[in-house]
Amino acid sequence: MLKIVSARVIVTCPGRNFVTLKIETSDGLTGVGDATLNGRELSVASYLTDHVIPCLIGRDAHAIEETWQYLYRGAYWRRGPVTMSAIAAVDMALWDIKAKAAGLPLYQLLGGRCRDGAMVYAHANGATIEETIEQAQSYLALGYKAIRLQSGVPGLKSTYGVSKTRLFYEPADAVLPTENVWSSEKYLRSVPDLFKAARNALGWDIHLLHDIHHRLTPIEAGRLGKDLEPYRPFWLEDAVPAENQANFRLIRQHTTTPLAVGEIFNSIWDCKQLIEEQLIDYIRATVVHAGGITHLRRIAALADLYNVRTGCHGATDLSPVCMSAALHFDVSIPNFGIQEYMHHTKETDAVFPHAYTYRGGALHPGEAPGLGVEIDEKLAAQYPYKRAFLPVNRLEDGSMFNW
Ligand code: EZ4
Ligand code: CO
Repeated sequence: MLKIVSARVIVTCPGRNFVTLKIETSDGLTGVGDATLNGRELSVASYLTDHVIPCLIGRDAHAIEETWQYLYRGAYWRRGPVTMSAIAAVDMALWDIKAKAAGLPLYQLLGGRCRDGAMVYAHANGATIEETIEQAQSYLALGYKAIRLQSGVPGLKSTYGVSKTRLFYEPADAVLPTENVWSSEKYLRSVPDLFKAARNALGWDIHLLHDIHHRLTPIEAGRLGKDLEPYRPFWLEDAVPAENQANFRLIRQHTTTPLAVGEIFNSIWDCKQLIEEQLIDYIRATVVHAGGITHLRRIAALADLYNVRTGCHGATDLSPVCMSAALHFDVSIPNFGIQEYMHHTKETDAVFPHAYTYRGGALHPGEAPGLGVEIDEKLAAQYPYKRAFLPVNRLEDGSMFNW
């Protein structure tokens, strides 16, 4: 039996915080899993160290499904982002080990390739429409086939998706939550202008995406979807908070603009109704926050029955370990849609050497056995954890709103 002999958690901050689980087996094989939950990193680290790792020692490293069930059912409380991120990390590390033991890149164990690479979308953002379009043009020049557009809203000082100082967007930006002020009215007036200008400048041979970040009511989202129909967006993401899945019925009644949701989902139960009632077109759950490759495959299989495709979350707070796992998943499932892709810092790429590469608008998982990613522990130790929070959002009257 290939036994798990040790497991440990590595927390590092090469530009932002990442939590990585490393499992070792009796044969000396090692596997890595991402356990990063933005703004709650140490909670997952503690859950792993204090509650999960003691149960792993001595288990069969090949028994992936059994271990998943053990950690999920055995925890009694079920679900929740902390638990599911911890289970995901174990699951990724065990798939890594199994594929290394077989001497194959992981996608081969998931049924082999359905496609060459995973089409990705880049992030273009700017304080103004002109700045956003300028950035989008630089991605076009790099061969991207899909670009997300986020722009500053006239009359609002700051908002989601628009970075102040950096070229790319980093969501957790301060040691205490940054305050933002929001107006849905101002926002709703600004997005059609952005898309109109973008189609004029960028043409029609590029997919354009947009993230609402949970800020509208269903009827507002229906109106925005309708307003954007002439510009044929690839999707509108997180139009409304999704705790109430039935919210999406109202949006669907009013617009044919495709809908994506799910980056904060952590189990199949969060999207069951959305999928079964065909209320969405893309499911954005990802490996690290939705229970690993094992559980995400289950979600994708359910989605496939209802013409829902995947569009995995891939912001910078998901580590290169998660990105590697996502890419093996993306190329191996029939109903892949698109993969989000934001560059990590140079420091992050150095701490997590990886086999995946960008080519022609797509990411390719590479042919290295396993996930094709490792953690350089010596280098990781040079970047100690730094507390960081996501911002908060208030309405103009001061009351709390959704970030
Ligand atoms: O706000 O990953 O589509 N991407 C996003 C991200 C999320 C962050 C939260 O940690 O919405 O920018
Ligand atoms: Co999003």
